[in-house]
Amino acid sequence: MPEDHPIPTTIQDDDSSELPAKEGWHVIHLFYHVEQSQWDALDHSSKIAAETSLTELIHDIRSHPETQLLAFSMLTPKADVGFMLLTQDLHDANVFEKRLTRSLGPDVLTPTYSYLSMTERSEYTTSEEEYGETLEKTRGIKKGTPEYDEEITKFHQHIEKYTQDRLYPNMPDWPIFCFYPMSKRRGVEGQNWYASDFATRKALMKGHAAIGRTWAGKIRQLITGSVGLDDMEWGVTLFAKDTHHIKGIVYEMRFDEVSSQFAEFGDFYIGIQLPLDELFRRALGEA
Ligand code: 76R
Repeated sequence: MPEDHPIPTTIQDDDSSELPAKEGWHVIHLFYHVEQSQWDALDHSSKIAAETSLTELIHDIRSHPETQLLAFSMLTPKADVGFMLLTQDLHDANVFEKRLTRSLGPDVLTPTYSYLSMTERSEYTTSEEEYGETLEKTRGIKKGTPEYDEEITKFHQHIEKYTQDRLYPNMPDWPIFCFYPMSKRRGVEGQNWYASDFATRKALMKGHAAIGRTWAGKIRQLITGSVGLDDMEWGVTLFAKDTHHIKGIVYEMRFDEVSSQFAEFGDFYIGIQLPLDELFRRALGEA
C-alpha cells in the first residue's frame, strides 16, 4: 500500500488554456548495483526475508491504480537490476521509488543511474486538414460527401486512440529492454532543432515515423518527455524479443535525418524482463 500523502496532490488552479494540459503519467527508470558484500553478509533467512519483502512491494506497487512496474536483470556491470515505473501521481512515484531503493535492506541496492520523464502526446500528429487532402488525392474521396465525413470521423477515433496509447501506454512483457536518453541538437548553425520551423520539424518527424513503422511487430517504443525534469530531453524505451532488432532499429535511425542531423544520445542500458525468482537468482545469486 502506498503511504498516505501528507499534502494534497491535486493542485487547483484556474483552467487557463495557456498551460500545458495536465495529462499523462510520470515515468522513472531506476538502475541499481547490487552491493555483493552487503548482500553476502546477510544470513540465509535474512536473504529470504529481503527477497520476500521486495516481491511483496513489487506486487503492492503493481496493484496500485494506473501504475505499472517492470523489473529487469541488467546486462553488463553498468547495473545489475533495473525498474521502470509508470504512475500518474508524482507523490506515489516518489514513495515507490524510495521503497524500491530500500527494499533489500541498507546499502544492498545502490543507485547507479536514474531517469525521470513523463508520457506525452506527439506534437506532430496528422491534422484533419492534412488527412482530408490525402483522402482527396490518393482515394478520390471529395470533401462534403458522406464518405468523406465518415472517413474523417474514423480518423479522429484513430488519433484519439493513438494519443491515449501514448499518454497511458500498456507496457509489453517482451524480454529485451533498452533505455537511453536523447536530446535534439541546438547551437550548431543549421542544426538547431529548436530554431527550425514547425513545418520543417513535422516533415522530418514524418520520415522518422515512417521508418519506425517498418519495425512494427519487432519493436515496441515509448518516448517520454523529460525537458525540465532530467538531463536530456526524452527518454527512449524500446522493447524487442531479440537484441538484433534493437541494434537494427537504432542503426537504421542513425541514417534518418532527424537522428543524423539532430540527435544527441546519453548512455544505453540493456536489460532482460524476467519473472522475479529468476531475476533474483541472476542478480543476487542463490539465497
Ligand atoms: O508516436 C508515434 O508512434 C508516431 C510518430 C512518432 C513520433 C512523434 C514516432 C514513431 N516517434 C516520434 C517521436 Mn520515435 N523513436 C525515437 C528513437 O536512436 C534514435 O536515433 C532515435 C530513438 C527510436 C528508436 C524511435 C522509434 N521519437 C519521437 C521523439 C520525440 C521527438 C520530438 O517530439 O521532437 C523521439 C526523441 C523519438 C526517438 N518512433 C516511432 C520509433 C518507432 C518504432 C516509431 C513507429 C511507431 C509506430 O507507429 O508503431
